[in-house]
Amino acid sequence: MRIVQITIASAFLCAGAAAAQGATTTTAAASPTSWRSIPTLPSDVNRGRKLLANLEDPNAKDAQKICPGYTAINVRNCPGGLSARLVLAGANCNVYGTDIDQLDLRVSFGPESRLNVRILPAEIPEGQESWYDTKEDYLTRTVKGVHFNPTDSELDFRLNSSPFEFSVVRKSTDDVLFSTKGSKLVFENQFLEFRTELPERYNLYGLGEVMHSIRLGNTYNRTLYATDVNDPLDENLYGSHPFYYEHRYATLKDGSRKGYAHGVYLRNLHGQDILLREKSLTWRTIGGMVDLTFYSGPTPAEVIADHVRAVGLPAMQQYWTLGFHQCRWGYHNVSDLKDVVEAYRDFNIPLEAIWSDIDYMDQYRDWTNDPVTYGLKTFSAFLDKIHADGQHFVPIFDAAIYVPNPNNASDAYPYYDAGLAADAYLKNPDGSLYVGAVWPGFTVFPDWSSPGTQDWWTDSFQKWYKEVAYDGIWLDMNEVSSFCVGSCGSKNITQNPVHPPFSLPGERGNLILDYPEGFNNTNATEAAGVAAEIETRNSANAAKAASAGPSPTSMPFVSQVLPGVDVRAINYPPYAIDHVQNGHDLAVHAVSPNATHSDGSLEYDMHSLWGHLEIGATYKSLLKVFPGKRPFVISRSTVPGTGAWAGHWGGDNASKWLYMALSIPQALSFSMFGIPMFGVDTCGFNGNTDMELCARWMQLSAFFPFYRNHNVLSAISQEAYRWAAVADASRTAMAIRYTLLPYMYTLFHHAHTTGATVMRALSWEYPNDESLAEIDRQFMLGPAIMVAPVLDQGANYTNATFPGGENERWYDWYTHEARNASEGKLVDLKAPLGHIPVFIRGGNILALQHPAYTTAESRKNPWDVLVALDSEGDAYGDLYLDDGESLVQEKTAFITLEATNSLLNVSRKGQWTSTETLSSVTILGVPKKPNQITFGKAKLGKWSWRENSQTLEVTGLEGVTKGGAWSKEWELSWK
Ligand code: MIG
Repeated sequence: MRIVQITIASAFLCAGAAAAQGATTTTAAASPTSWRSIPTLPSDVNRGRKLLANLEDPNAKDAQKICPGYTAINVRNCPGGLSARLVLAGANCNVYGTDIDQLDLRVSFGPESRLNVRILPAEIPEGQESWYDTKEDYLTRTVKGVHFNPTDSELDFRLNSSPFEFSVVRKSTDDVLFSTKGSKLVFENQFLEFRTELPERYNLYGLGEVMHSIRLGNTYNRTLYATDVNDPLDENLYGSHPFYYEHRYATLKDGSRKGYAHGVYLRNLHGQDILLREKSLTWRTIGGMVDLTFYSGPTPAEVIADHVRAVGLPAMQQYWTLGFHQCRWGYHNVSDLKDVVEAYRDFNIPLEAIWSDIDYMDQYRDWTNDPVTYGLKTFSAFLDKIHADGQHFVPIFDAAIYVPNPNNASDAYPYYDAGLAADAYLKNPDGSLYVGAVWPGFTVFPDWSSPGTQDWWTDSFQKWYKEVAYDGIWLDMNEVSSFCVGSCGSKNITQNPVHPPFSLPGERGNLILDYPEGFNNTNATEAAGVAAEIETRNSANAAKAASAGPSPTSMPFVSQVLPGVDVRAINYPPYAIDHVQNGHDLAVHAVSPNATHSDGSLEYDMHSLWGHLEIGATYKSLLKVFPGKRPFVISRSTVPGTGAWAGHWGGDNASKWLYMALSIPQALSFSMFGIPMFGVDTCGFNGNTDMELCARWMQLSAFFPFYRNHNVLSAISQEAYRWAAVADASRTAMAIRYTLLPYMYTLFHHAHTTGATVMRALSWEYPNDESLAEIDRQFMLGPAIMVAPVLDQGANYTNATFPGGENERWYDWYTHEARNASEGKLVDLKAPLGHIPVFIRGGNILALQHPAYTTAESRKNPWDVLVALDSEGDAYGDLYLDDGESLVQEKTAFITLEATNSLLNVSRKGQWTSTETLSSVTILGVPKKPNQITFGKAKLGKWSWRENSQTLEVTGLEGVTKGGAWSKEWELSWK
């Protein structure tokens, strides 16, 4: 591997503490030698057809104008719901496929808050598999055949027979939540369309995965189709979550405002466009059926929890996974990893886990390690050392499996052979292997429906663990991505290995010379240097390119002819969704829709589920590798229900202020989707970061559930110790995070057991306050903590709203000073670099633990209790305790903390015990100096009351809590 020193970057790179310690600031570029020695795929392998997306086509046929709609006949009440037959109400329109003449409508109620409406082809008997439905094993059903009396439901289903239209009504307010009135149902074999009316200026949230502010606009399109792409704004990304909730505000008789929210989930993961218009929402998919679930709420928190319970409660995470994670693409060898781990320790910045990107693999093949740069002897010694130090290792794992070159005996790849023997790969329609191309060259892709796949997958992870002792798995490329259109490798595998059909970051033509907004102001000299450098390189490249001609590809590449499709137009469906990839072709940068599974199903119908099924298989494998332990999986592609197995990171963002700001609505949307273990590439992935952005971002992400710094190949280094200011900012924020870990872990427990969220929008906590409908530049962590980060370059202050009305109290985390609610106004807050404003909401009690370098050490530290009284002098909090790792816990404890009338009462349930003592109790909002403090019957002497901040601090409690802060119930009073 060749290390390239980019001297122009070194001036600011070396600034601060890193330079003082002589930290290496070399930027490692991709090793041209290893790449140049293999042929590069021609760039046109990933070029599909240029399609006109239906939404861009001014002459597109409008199904609403052409199609006849349906008439409902045989409407019948049945236990728990109703059914009807829908008959096409006129001549076939066959607008984007073939009309289905007769449909079944099946409506089922239950529980109180949920209503499910399904419409599917009548020819298909209940329970029979078809491409219209998705198997329960693949995607949870929201209604499980329990008969619930419709009269007990909060929701009403109203049907008009001719023309067939339906609406869903909230009974208590008679509010129409969803209504197809005035529009037609279009149901064809490759096209589905229905529309609901919406109130003017509706507040609608969800429908991901997309980069957007939290509240969606009222004239806006969303496309859902899992894809491998760099986080462009307003385009389809890695996951598909066809769920939204709508938030309405009504005036009550007494003049007060009340919020009502309801949710709508379409259980259909086919490629889809969703058209948000001034007073309506139109849903269009290229397959499947109508399977709508309505959730009555009426608060956003209740809607979300109901949806999360319906699709699958999120996994309980191991305690350590809440620590800080460092990653990058471009740790070229074990000593790079070692240097980073040691530097974090030298700079006293907590590091819980070090991650490896594809650099560790042998020629990018799964379940391998590079024999030279990641040789097993040094690699294992390194892993032993970090494990002994209480730290962890998480490697990336790619979705595609390398196909060895049959002409080269030394190219053997036994993991591939085992998968082939297990019949574990996707096929072409003609039964041959589907061979695409990803990092290692030509590859195949696991077929999750094949009976042998799981055992092969599990065996492979078990074998690999014996060599590389990983602690969790990071699943990438599982949209599922392929760098060529169709089975491009079928006739070319004798060329393997091959280089991807584009240059990697750092390779010629793809140098990382981009910086955050404002960099030219804050680092004028360096920025000028970069600009000059870009110019020089551009002209050098131009000269090179001119002399070298087009990029060399000596390989005799046989291009792919798409084999026959079935009666549906599989590769080019008649309706072209507004897919982000070039030409909107579904086969671009992905396994093609005609790839076929062992059960006969097609990728066309399953595409967005691929990642989820891979996650399930990996989760099951990890249960075998670590019997009894909660698997730790972070995945790029997700669907409803993925949270039960995995967390998610926000994918390839950019080192830009805009992306840092958007990370908040990104995280909030994954709260809505039931995947609370979410975080983004802190300091930014694509492009170079800078000191100021990285300092702000390290502080912001410290309050996200999943906290990881990750960087693209060949960008300047961005570990927290590279700049003194970033190191300081990180230490400050991490100390708060680690202090709050017991609280975050308790929030995860609630998420795991009830569907409650961890990161929250303000509007979820204050559902009646309309002024919060768009707020996504500040957020809550659970019910008690509010974070108001600086999101603007060059700013030394920020502003925030303090909701809650006249009785609400907000306490500054740092000074403990109280402030009242701001009544819908934004208040300026000082926030110089290194300071992130954090507030505690009155009425909450936090059980805190002294922070340490690792989470394991933190768990052994003494406790503090922070009581933030509300205006009545009351507060509540809870704490969940267990061993931090077992899937099934033998013993747990649930501690309840309640304060009222100057008395703090701590009660417990459960058997879990631990011996860490209580160090202090701090009470915020104590207006008068107490005369006496007692703990149980004992009078305490060590306490102080501060008049200006009205805080009472009681210390020296170790003696009275010798057996452990939570092993007995206790009371503390201040009178
Ligand atoms: O196409 O493994 O999102 O986090 O560093 C790039 C290299 C492949 C994409 C992931 C990113 C990772 C990168 N991967």
